[in-house]
Amino acid sequence: MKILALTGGIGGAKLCLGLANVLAPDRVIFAVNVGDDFEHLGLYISPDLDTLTYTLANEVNPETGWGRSEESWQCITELERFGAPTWFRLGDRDLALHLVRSQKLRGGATLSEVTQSLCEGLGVQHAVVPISDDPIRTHVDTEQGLLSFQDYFVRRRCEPKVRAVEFRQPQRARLNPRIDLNAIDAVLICPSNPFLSIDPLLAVDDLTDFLKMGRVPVVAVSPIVGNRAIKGPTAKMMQELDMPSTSLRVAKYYEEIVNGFVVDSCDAASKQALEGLGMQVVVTPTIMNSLHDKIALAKACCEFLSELS
Ligand code: FO1
Repeated sequence: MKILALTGGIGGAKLCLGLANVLAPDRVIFAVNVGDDFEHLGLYISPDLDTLTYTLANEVNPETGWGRSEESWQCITELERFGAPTWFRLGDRDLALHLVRSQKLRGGATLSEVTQSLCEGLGVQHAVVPISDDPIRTHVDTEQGLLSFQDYFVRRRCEPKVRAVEFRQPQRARLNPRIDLNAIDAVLICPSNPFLSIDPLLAVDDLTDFLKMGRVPVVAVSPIVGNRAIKGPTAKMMQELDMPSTSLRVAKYYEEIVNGFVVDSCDAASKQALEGLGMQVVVTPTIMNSLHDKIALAKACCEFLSELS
């Protein structure tokens, strides 16, 4: 069985690490959100691709979930002295990756080609691919106006009240040709923010058409546990978008494209209501702290997908 894992952000990367420990490289492809990407200090930054690459390389900063472990901050300290922007924390080791990617992109390489070479440099064997090599840029419409993703997420720390999220695409982003949907037997939507990490992926028409066709089982793992997000603004955004911040509401949000839903043991009471949406449900621990947790959840998802096949 070949699984397409849809991921973005830190929660998604954790489950992908579990999957990479359970599945050989030819059994899974990680399709990553690029809506967070932006140009900064003359560098092309792709945070979700980097978060997943570092996580799979066991080089990610364990405290933050993004950036490098054993990092130093000499460059950004000097940037401060020049009055350059330092709100987006770029460590010295992380900068090497952004320099290489920016230089290769300027040389005409695609984001997929660059990501592959960075993965090789970090010893990552599994396929980490941007959902598209065409630009998709997430913008968040808030009470403080239309904000670019990193301005909303990092600079303003997700404080502005969200009215809507949109995905700017100069031309309709094409699905990455490295993702051969005919070879995909199952799809797993990782526990990422539905609005900021998964919706940018669903903005790629060929992917959404494929999911809606229902040819293969599609399982989503709830990013909400007991009415709150484990990390990030998911619960806050749901409330601001007039949705109850429950795993049931996330399932409803995905109901057109998923036929399986995984909720944490503490949300077992919602199993019946979830089945009422017409989807199969697995109740299992979904909070991932240790590698063991990530592997256990990955195994539960793989078993669920093969049962639905
Ligand atoms: N997230 C922050 O909240 N603050 C930062 O200063 C920050 C820097 C950063 C640098 C490189 C990188 O790859 C990611 C970084 N992130 C930071 C995370 C980034 O905002 C991602 O977009 C989020 O993880 C959401 O996916």
